Amino acid sequence: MANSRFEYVRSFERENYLLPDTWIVIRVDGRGFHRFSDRYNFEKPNDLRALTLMNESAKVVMRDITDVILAYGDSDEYSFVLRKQCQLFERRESKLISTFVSTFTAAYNQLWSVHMGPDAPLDVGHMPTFDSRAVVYPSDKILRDYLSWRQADCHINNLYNTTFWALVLKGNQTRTAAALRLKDTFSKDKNEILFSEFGINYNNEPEIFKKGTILLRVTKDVTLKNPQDLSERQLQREEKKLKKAEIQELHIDLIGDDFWNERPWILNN
Ligand code: DGT
Ligand code: MG
Ligand code: MG
Repeated sequence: MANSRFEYVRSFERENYLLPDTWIVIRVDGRGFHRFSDRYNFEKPNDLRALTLMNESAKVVMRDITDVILAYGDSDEYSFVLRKQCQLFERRESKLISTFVSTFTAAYNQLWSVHMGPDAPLDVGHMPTFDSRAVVYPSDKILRDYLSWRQADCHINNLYNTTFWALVLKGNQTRTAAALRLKDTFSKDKNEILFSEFGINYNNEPEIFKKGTILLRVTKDVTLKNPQDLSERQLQREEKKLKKAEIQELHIDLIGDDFWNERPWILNN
């Protein structure tokens, strides 16, 4: 086909190819979920239905994109870790982040009524939307530190929110008074308020709230060979197995060494 005289505009397009041989992490995060969660009456501080909806949406992404080896989520965010050798879309950043965020958003909208119930229909003025970014991490240690950072953040926010909403909902304090009370407090102070004033032992709070959610693909019989060493048909078969593999959901610590020592295949993918 002959080129049109408009063809030259293509030269304005730019691609960012993410660095080879590095871990790619794509994080999606709910846009304006502070207001969104209010609009749809999410339970405070944690709405199990909303967290389940996030987890199920992330599983849709993971089933669709087999390069994801682990995902971690809490609150309104999810991080997807792609294997180091991932060649999806030639590692083009904009293709990757737009595909992840649109797949996730589509799943979240589609599964909304399944998890939030038929009594909370979405209205077009307040649709759940997400932003997304990609970051590459050059070493296993930095990838682990990234995931530890997100899980530590989950814990810090959850302890704060649990105490804040106990003061407001059970202690009948105003939001301003509760925020003032918690200003400059340490973890042990919040634990103490929860225990002595509300009889809540923070350690007994649900693990999904304290630790967030880790998703892993259970792939027992997948070939461990390099994709380059497989024929086209073998590759298709492996891809099929990965798509069908069960996805395991965990609410455990990933900051310590145990998680990684028990699952060496994650970093050796
Ligand atoms: P952004 O991300 O800059 O567009 O703004 P936000 O408002 O999404 O802020 P972000 O992502 O830092 O914080 C997430 C908000 O979502 C936070 O205000 C609490 C809310 N949220 C997330 N999960 C729940 C939940 O289960 N229950 C309630 N009540 N709120 C939640
Ligand atoms: Mg957000
Ligand atoms: Mg967030």
